[in-house]
Amino acid sequence: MTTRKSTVRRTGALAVVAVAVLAAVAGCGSGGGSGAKSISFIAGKTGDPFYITMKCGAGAEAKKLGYSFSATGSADWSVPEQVSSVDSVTANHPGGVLIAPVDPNSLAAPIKTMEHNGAKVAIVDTTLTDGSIGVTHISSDNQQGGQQAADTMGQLIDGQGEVVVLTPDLTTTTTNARIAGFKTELAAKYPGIRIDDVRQVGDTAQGAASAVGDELAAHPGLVGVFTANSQTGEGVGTGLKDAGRQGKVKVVSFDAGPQQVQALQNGEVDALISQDPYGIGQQAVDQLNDALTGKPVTVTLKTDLASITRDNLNDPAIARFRYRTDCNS
Ligand code: T6T
Repeated sequence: MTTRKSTVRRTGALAVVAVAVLAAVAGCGSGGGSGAKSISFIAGKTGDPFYITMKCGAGAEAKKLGYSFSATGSADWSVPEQVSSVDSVTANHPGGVLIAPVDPNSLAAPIKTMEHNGAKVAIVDTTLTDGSIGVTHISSDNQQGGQQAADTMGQLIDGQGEVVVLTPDLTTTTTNARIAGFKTELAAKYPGIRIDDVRQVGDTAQGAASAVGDELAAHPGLVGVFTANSQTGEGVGTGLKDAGRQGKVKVVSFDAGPQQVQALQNGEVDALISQDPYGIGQQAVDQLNDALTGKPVTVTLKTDLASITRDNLNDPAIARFRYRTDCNS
């Protein structure tokens, strides 16, 4: 299931490590780290279990490698708030930074400034249009995940009927790639399935719940819903329950936050296509460490995805694909 595309490029030999400030600690704390031996993480959305889990992976790896670690970001998916987080982190002069840009273009200039100020940057999860920014780019293969979602949906509804897609917005690179994969796979393999709508609902469960009601009213024959991320997945069960259609309409959701896992257990959702955010965080820190110590860096890395159903939910191999809400759970 993993595709490991790797292009290796050598970052300039760096002497900075020699002057490393051995600021201790790491783990999942927040606050501003500074100095060559420090790594900062800027999340897309701080309360999102996906990014919390990524922070846990990055923090643990940073600690193992002797870096101080800090995490920041905003509570909302917001360009101005993330630009301000980037500017504050830049001012602290960390050695390395992991960032999930909330917009493919608006974050380019502030991240470039961060690089010009000396930080090595790992672009994680979402991407920038300008692929030259960042020494490494680590994410799930989101297009492939969308294809997995389409195949799962195809099986759940026996290759027949009308479906809708719910997405937070049409600017986030990850969710767009998932939708592209979903569409391509359905078109190639499932001629009996029609997508009635791809709807932007905002990055909230409430937005998804009310959108499901509207979609059911507009398309009474609806048999399937694909939600492109956690928050959209968290609301869909409520929308179906309110309309009395739970269990009749099949649901495939991207991600596996605790509320989504609960929805799967309750029968509100039928399958989750999950990522490995802990692994993304770990690998990003490994690559930043390589960049900071003058070793070859892998420019593009794709991490594993898993299809989770009620049948395999408790398999030990699935554990790393279930997201956390804190680093001790
Ligand atoms: O799906 C993840 C992440 O990959 C995406 O870029 C934004 O939404 C999530 O954080 C889940 O809420």
